[in-house]
Amino acid sequence: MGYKAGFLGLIGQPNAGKSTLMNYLVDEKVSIVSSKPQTTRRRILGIWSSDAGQIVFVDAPGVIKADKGLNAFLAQEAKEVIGDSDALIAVVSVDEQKPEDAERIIDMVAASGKPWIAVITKTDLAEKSHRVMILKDMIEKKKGKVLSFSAKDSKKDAEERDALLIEFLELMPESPAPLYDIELFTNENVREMATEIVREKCFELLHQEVPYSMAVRMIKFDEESKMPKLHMEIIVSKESHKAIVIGKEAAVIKQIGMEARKEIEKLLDSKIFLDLKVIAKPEWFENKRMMKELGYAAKSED
Ligand SMILES: Nc1nc2c(ncn2[C@@H]2O[C@H](COP(=O)(O)OP(=O)(O)OP(=O)(O)O)[C@@H](O)[C@H]2O)c(=O)[nH]1
Ligand SMILES: [Mg+2]
Repeated sequence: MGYKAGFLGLIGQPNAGKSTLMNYLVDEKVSIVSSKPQTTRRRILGIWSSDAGQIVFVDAPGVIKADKGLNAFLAQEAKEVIGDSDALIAVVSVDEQKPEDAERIIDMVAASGKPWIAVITKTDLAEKSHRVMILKDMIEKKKGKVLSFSAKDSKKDAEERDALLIEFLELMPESPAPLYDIELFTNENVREMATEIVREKCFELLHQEVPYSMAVRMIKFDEESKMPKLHMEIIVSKESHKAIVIGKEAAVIKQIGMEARKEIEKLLDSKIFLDLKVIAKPEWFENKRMMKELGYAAKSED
């Protein structure tokens, strides 16, 4: 068998476990994860390389229907990942609200005409174990191969991971060379990863509409000093959200800052100084320039 390399898109409902699965496969925290749906907002690449080939996983936002604002971008981005990938993984969770939601994903992936495999996720949720058979039937009806994965039960050993990777590599086209430097595990840069870490903490610590209408951007990244200084803005869409993000006696913003700082320090392997400011930009997601600056612009709009 010759060398293989290509893009493998992860397609699923919001919260299905796509980012968790990708991080497991590349054995690095590349994509942020939270218990809330719609955590991933744009495609994130996770790269795995071996002597046999290279898989460039494309973690996509969950598939949703929307025609305006930030959600329209999320919907478009998931659609574009389907179009731009060489092959697809349908990620379906046993925890889906309705099995029909999973069926929609399977139909969509099968209809792409690309090679695909389905992965049933969250198989550790015992109360939902009856769903495994239902999902299996749906997938087999569409002539898809079924694998399963549990982030909780996984022994995190190389053997288990390799078994999945071998299946996925089969889906990749032959290629004369890798697509990315084989030393890389993502094409995200440190600035992007650090702002995503702050957004992840906001997603876990903020509630209702606030996490869905906020964004994070790096204002200044001073790498030169012995202790890198990162200045970021948390942009909310309403004046009233500012007080929520800051919290009583600044407790919430302090917690976001502390959790993010710890993780960014791991990423940079250095102590850092993290400065977070909360600013309100009413309805920022209606502003094309602002959306682009935050990385939420469709490729077709470049
Ligand atoms: N019990 C259990 N929880 C899981 C598993 N995989 C993921 N989760 C949890 O499910 C939630 C969503 O996981 P994500 O990886 O962020 O899901 P996603 O599909 O990327 O979600 P979006 O980016 O919002 O579309 C998180 O709280 C994860 O910890 C699993 O195998 N078992
Ligand atoms: Mg995600």
